[in-house]
Amino acid sequence: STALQLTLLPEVETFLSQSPLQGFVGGKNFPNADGNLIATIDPGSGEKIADIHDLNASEIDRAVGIADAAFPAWAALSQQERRGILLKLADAVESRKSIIAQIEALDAGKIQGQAAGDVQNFVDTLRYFVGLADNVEKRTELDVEGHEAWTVKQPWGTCAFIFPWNFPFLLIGWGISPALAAGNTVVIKPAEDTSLSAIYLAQLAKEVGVPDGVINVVTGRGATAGAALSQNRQIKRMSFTGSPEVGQLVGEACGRNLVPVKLELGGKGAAVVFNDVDVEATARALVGAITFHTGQVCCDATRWLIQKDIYDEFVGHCKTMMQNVKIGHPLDPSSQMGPVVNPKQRQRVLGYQDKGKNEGAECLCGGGPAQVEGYEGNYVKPTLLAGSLDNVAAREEIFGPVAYIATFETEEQAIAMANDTDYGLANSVWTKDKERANRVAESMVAGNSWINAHNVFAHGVPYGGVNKSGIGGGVLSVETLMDYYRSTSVVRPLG
Ligand code: TXE
Repeated sequence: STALQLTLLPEVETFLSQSPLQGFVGGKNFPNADGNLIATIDPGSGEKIADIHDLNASEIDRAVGIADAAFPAWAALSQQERRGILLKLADAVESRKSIIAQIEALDAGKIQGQAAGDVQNFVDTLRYFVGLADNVEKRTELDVEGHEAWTVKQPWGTCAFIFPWNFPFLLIGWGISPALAAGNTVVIKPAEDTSLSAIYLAQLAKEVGVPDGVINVVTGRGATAGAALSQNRQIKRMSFTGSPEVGQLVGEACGRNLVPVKLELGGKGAAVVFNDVDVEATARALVGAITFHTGQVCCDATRWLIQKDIYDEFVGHCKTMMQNVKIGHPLDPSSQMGPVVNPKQRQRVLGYQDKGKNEGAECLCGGGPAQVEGYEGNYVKPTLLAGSLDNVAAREEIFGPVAYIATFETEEQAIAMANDTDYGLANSVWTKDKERANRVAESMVAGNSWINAHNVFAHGVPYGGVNKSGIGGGVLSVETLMDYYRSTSVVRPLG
């Protein structure tokens, strides 16, 4: 629409005019041979913004080969040389923040201001891991009687990454920063719906002097390009973020090839709200969390467990706040909540509302699609469902702005309810009682617990799920950096 075109930055127009956009491998555009394209759509308007190349399996394998050929030279650089190159990339991304944010807003349906936050987070994450890698002891002496012994740390080689569509650029930063800082080369397969910011990054990396073949982007569909990457025998590590169903397939493929795999999957987090809180402020925080990026956040609080005596007051505030959320196009500065990523996801969100109601849940607020004047986007209303926790809408990940609310009476009950899930990613506890907060937070069977907050991330705080939420967390911390080194132990008997 004209309204949309008027707001695009010239640099974004120039970037999109490369359409059909290609992958970027070995410092060059990486086209497919058979000419298959995937349309990339603005979720806010339903309009096509570009096409991308859909690579086939043999092209993916060729890309991995190119990344692998670039590995020895990259690994051989001194820590200082690598640091200089990666910090230059961080600076370049930061200086293009508004451009990348607009590409991301248009491609992923993300509110532009939030997309800018994601880009800054990428920059901070890259700088953080570069600094951390400086301090990793590459050679550790071991104290063994009668022997000289030590361990050396080395990068692995080519590391593969498959990313989802909810935080395309931010998750690339979380994923590849430790791998690159440790001296590995990377092959990135972004989601087919949201590949543009990854392509932009690879082009920018070339521009600022990251050696060819260090950061590679392959585009294509999950079942073909993604599957080929996960089955490739040359990759040394695989990191997947996405649905548990696909995570299993990726894990199986890596298992067959004995490739270490890290899986970041979904969640069904709880917020446990005790009766001593500021009810209105807590409602505001949780409505803010469930509507943030239209609820397409794996660590979201989607089950709201409220102590019985404040339930009515809490629900009253939620209804008002949910109804007041300004839904609109991601590039419209007045929008508070954008669309979901694609029509399939919208159908999933609406489908769960229906299934939940069929199983007896009551819809307290919202429900159904939302209309935004002038735009045929994938909009849905913030929704509050209530009922028992054995309901499908309370058990399965919806990935939309849909909260499921239930009551509890005692602390023990609240903990049991929060932990009664196959997932284990992140929960929060809300109370003024510090002892109780700490107790409940530590009782959660999940990777992360927050107190009087939800969705708080900091570099140095390990993030990642257990059980159905994933394998091998430790994201954003030294734990994940160490995954990207292999070690060799050397022993020499004395005398
Ligand atoms: O994810 P997929 P989908 C959840 C969320 C959402 C649901 C479906 O509940 O509603 O998953 O989303 C690639 N081999 N999450 O279907 O398919 C694909 O190309 C290798 C939670 O879009 O898992 C993309 O790059 N790769 C999650 C990536 O996997 C394959 C974020 C994720 O897509 C593949 C996203 C295959 N066979 C969805 N099939 C989170 N935890 O944040 C697909 N892919």
